[in-house]
Amino acid sequence: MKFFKKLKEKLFSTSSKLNNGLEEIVDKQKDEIFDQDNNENEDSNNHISSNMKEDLREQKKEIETVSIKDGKRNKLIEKQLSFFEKNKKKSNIESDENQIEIQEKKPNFFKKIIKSVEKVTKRRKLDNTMLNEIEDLLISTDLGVATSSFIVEKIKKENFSKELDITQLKQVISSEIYEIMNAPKTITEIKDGQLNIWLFVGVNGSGKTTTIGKIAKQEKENGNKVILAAADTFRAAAVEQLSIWSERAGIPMIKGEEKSDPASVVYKAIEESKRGKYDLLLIDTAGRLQNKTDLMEELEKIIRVIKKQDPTAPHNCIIVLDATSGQNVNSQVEIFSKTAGLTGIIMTKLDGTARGGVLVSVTNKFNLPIYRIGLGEKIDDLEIFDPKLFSKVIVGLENDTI
Ligand SMILES: Nc1nc2c(ncn2[C@@H]2O[C@H](COP(=O)(O)OP(=O)(O)OP(=O)(O)O)[C@@H](O)[C@H]2O)c(=O)[nH]1
Ligand SMILES: [Mg+2]
Repeated sequence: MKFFKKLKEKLFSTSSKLNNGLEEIVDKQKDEIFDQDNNENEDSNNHISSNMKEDLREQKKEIETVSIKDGKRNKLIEKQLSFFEKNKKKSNIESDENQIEIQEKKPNFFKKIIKSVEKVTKRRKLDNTMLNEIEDLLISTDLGVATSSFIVEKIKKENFSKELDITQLKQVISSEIYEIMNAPKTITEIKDGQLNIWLFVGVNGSGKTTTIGKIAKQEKENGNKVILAAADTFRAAAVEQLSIWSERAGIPMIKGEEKSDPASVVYKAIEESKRGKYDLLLIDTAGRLQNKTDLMEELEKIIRVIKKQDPTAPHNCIIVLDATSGQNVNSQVEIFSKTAGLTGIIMTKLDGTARGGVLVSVTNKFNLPIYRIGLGEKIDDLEIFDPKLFSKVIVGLENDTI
């Protein structure tokens, strides 16, 4: 699937960190059964006939091209192990001539096969040490202490003492992440025959203006009549920035005087949007730190003005969060929730950061839907959030597993 590939590429930093970390964790303990076979095969290696070598070549090819689909892989492993077993028995009746031939040509052939099979046959018993290692790894990718220990506790409950290989371990973690990410409801949908008002809030530089430009384009393509309000009157450059997006997306924009009251711009924008029978008004606000009370009061005023014109609005109040802020996003959501009554989250800058886990921690904590994710600076770098795909990509699973 195209989107899976894109998500995988963009979330590379986070998923490769988790993927490599989990592989290292499983790597710490080799599969005992496999080791035993491995040793036996080192002995039997000296007694292999040419026919058997051919068989092994076939096996090797199969291993190299094998899909990592679970069922297929397990079958392959079983096949490989029974093959080694067969070799051992067969080798006892091999002639001396063959032994000499093989000894001469033994180019670490088994070792190569063993290496490729080893990766998928290594297992580790899920004990407390391993659980601690998993927890540390989750914390390092910004899932946060509370969410990481929540996930680890659940894994412990359901899988303690089980021998897990790397894919099983990833699946176990992935399904816990999926449960968290799938829980919240979606944001309020666009209703026909009325003006839908969406307010965008967040701290400075989180990506509000850019994201509004991207959404405007998407919603226009969805057939909605969209209009923008530049309620960030704080900086002249902010209005200019939104007007570039409005031109890019071919969507009108309402603005006010520089340094004018943002609430007055919002008032004007709602009036004009109603008059023009627009479907969707997207309001850009100035970035404000959640601990600056005067700026938060300004936001309260904007909301009061909106409610005066439509008591059911804003229909969505979306906080735009920057994934690179890490765990700080939690306090942003907490305080903006109190002031603005958030209905959803957009997480930007997930591309290139190894902190993608922050999405999981913020969802687990606030149970707010992730409306979109920002995966770059361009107009099309905004994707619908798919909890299923995300929970696979983030741990480095392929699309066809689970
Ligand atoms: N890599 C990446 N950069 C992004 C993304 N979204 C926004 N940006 C960049 O982040 C920077 C800030 O984006 P803005 O849209 O200006 O952020 P803002 O929240 O409107 O900022 P203020 O209005 O100053 O509060 C810009 O350089 C954007 O190009 C994203 O998903 N990925
Ligand atoms: Mg802005």
